[in-house]
Amino acid sequence: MHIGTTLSQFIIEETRLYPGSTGDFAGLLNDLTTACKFIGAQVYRGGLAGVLGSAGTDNVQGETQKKLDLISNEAILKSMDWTGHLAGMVSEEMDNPYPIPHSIPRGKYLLLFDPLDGSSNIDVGISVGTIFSILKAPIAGRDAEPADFLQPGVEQVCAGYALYGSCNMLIYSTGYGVNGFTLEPSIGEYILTHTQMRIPDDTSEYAINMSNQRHWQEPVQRYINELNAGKDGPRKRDFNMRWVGSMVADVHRILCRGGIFLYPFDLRDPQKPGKLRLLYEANPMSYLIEQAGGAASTGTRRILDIEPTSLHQRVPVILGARNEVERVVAYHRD
Ligand code: P6P
Repeated sequence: MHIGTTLSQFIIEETRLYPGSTGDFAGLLNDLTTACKFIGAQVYRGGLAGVLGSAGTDNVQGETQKKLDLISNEAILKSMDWTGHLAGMVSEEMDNPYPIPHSIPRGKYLLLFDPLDGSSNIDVGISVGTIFSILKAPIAGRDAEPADFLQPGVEQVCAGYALYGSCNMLIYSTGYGVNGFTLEPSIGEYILTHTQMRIPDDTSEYAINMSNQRHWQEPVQRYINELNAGKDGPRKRDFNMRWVGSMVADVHRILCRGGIFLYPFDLRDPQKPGKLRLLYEANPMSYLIEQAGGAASTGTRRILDIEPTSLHQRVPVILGARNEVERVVAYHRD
């Protein structure tokens, strides 16, 4: 009985598509998946491991850090900083880039990540995940400077996430489509279960936090009001709404069965054009969505084209079914 295609095998076979590859990237991605296995094990132990609740500190976002935020952050740093594949790392949980220890050779890649996205859901047992983005270091072999991370999303060489939901899944793309792997706990291997995931151009399911409605700009107000009007309104059909409050879970649902996800610009704080962070949330998820045939926009710009200006900048996010995203963009143009 064959165990199926393991993630390790898939990564190595995919690496052969890149002439001249050295195996560095394959090693990097395999080491990252080890961290995701460890994080998943902590999440699934939950209250039994004494890791729920607040850590009593705030991150650079001003958000209360959960114990598992810090455990997950540390797990990735320690799984990756010794590998020699990286020139530096950026995390949602750290103000500044993490320097590779002096004794370790600097590599040619940059890793950016949200170690545990949706962590406010942990204490109530709702799915959470790890989001990651991999860039090439502008100059391999030297310490990365903050500016080195400020590359538009189109420059990503890989993006993905681990979902700690009904099972531990790893979804990623290097530009040849989106593939999903499910952890087989009995052997500790991620096994290929979702090949070449695709998002239908149309959908009847949307994800947005309706409690923010009064803060949205008019184009989003119009779009959502039309969805809520259902078959009696201009769309002449009914829609369904899902909002997990965990981007990884909402995006995974869209990759599996379609949909549109919106965390739009809102008027509460003009300094914060959105809630989601560009470098390690919006960019990796937009990369995956586009690789699966969908679209990802701020409402006025393709997310992957944005030239970043700061490590933790936020952007409005509208992503998923291409025809629905294009409709929202058209409303912004009107
Ligand atoms: P709200 C989680 O905190 C997160 O960053 C995303 O994972 C999620 O989509 C969003 O924020 C939820 O935001 O305002 O609905 O709690």
